[in-house]
Amino acid sequence: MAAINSVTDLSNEGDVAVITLNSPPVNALSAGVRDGLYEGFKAAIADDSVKSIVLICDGRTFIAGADISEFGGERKGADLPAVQDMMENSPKPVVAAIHGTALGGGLEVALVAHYRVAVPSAKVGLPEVNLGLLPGAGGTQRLPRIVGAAKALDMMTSGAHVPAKAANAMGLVDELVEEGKLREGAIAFAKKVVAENWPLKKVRDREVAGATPELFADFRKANARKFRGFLAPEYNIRCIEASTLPFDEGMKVERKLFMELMTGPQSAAQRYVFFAERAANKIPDIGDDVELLPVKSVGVIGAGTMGGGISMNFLNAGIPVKIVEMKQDALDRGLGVIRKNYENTAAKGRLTLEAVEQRMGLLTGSLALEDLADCDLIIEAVFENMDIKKEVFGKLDAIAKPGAILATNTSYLNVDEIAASTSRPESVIGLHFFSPANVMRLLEIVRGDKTSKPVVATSMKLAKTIGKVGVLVGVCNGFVGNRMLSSRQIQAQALVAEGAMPWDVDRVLYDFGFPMGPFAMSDLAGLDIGWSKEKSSSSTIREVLCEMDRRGQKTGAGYYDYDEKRNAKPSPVTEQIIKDFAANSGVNPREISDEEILERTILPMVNEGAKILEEGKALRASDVDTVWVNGYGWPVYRGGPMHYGDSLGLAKVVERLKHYQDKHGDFFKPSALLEKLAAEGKGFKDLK
Ligand code: 3H9
Repeated sequence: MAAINSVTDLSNEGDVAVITLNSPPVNALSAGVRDGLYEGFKAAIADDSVKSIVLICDGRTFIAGADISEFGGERKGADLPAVQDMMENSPKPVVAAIHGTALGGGLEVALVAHYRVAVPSAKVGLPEVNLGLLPGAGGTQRLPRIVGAAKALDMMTSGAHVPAKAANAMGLVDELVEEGKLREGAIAFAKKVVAENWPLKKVRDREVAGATPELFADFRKANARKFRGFLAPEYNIRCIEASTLPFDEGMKVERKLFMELMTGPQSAAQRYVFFAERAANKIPDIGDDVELLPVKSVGVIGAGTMGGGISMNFLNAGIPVKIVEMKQDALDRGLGVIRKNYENTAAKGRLTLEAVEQRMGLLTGSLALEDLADCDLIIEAVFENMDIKKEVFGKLDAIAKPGAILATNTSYLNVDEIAASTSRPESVIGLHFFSPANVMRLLEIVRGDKTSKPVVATSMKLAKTIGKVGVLVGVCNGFVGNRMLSSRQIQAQALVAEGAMPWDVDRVLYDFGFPMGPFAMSDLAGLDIGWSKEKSSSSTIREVLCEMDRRGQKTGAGYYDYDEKRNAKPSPVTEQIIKDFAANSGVNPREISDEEILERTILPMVNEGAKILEEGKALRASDVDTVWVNGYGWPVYRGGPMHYGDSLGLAKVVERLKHYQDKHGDFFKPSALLEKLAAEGKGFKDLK
């Protein structure tokens, strides 16, 4: 085997040249890989003893795409189009051999091979849309030529990873080869192509099927809500429309739109989020040497909405769960809801009935905490009250086996205080799930003062196992997410007290990109969370609404009025209550601009995030953003509050906060960190 460069080898197996890439972790198309491909193909094509060429990768995957970390940097190495031209125009058949994932630029390289073979576990896709991009190496023009316009629309706007079998059925993969025997299978395939004199198929020469104006119009209409605010899905669609043009014309459209996205703020934000989620996994004082604890069984205390949702995560991952409730009917109800959720998913065709039974088979219920004695991890999801939590942990301390992880799902309370009610605070941690807990991707992992490193490391790993994005946070009121949310809520209420209507605030935040504003959110969650008739004092708008039995969507009215289909309408009743409150407190309602609503709700979050960093309650600014993107519907194309602050410029953020501080007091006082960074002309991105 001859080394072409440090990441590429070339060897001859009889008359088949095998080019092998080995550029961990994911064989991304870095300058070195592009150079290796260019030189490797050049040498193989020039070698008279070679009749066909196989491209294969070592390590966990085929090429997983362009090297995203190179984007925006200095251009180095061979041009990808030059590599692709050489492959596509090779006079000898080129076979791409795929395992792991062939994604983005990786699939685009495979698409200039004359044939593609894959092992059954492989997946292929064009996920650029999730980075705010479109496939920029001919994928937009080649994919529709193989799978047709309709499937290309689905694949490119969802970024789905298509399993090899389905890819084979679509014609994206020519042949499946035995798992674990990719190299031999690909070489045998290449020999067959030569022996049987198969043509050198070029995807660019094909016609696109099904690209009718109706298809595109219907697709845009059906997905308008899903794509709201995002540029990339629409740009991907336009490229597929252009695939009906002659190939080179279509490529020009792809190039132009790709460059527009690549240099725009949305893709910058989405690429930032990609790396932010991965950075969150890295805990500076916890290396690979920290032992992981086994988590083979989980106990959950509380069979309510939260406990049930939490349980489903583990059942989905094949980990047995025991739920404990206080009363039989509550337990039965909880178990019933889990079954119903699975059955609903099955009815939609997203789960087999067999899988439903398999998961339910891993679930048991009990009325006795003692039954959790053998669990490796116990998560408490009971009522949010410190005394109750302490009591539960005191009991667990006596019951749980030594070394078991004891987790609280509290969303605000002091994890250290909860831990202190046990004799083993090192085993206690916060695992803050977000509702619906089986759906939301975020898991705040709250590290107490005494939480041991193995408990932290195991929790981070566990998050990945159950498909969550785990973010390590410190103990403070509301941790990262709810603490920042509360600064937004305070201002939302203040704006309404000064003259804005709830629907004005909601509209501004919806237009910013949130799925809904704070008042619509309250109506959805129920205004009566934490409210009781006996203690109600008519002193807030929310209390008055609850007293009138306007408790949100479930009662047909809250801040908004709802019709039978739960469509929201601004409510004259709410408006009157707000006006009465203003009159009673001597406030003269004023017109409040959209700009003020946005600044007063968002900038305090940036400021609170800075305080969180100052206090060391989050490890990095990008962790704060990961919390907000994955747990609170912050629009991913705006990167998260800290990235947003950076994109405005922190000097501007400080200036606006001071402006509001002058008018409304020290709630808006910029944090010391914010002031410092702004004065130095830096951003959160510059923090080490
Ligand atoms: C593109 O191709 C544009 C072209 O159309 C146009 C060209 C002109 N680059 O996710 P993991 C790193 S756009 C650089 O934890 P997994 C990642 O940061 C690209 N680095 O592993 C991490 O590093 P670290 C289209 C990358 O097994 C490590 O690899 N392609 C890239 O859970 C492991 O990653 C995509 O969008 C990259 N392309 O999942 C695919 N990919 O260890 C993006 C990964 O330092 N990648 N890294 O934290 C993925 O979806 C997943 O990484 C993959 C593996 C499924 C491949």
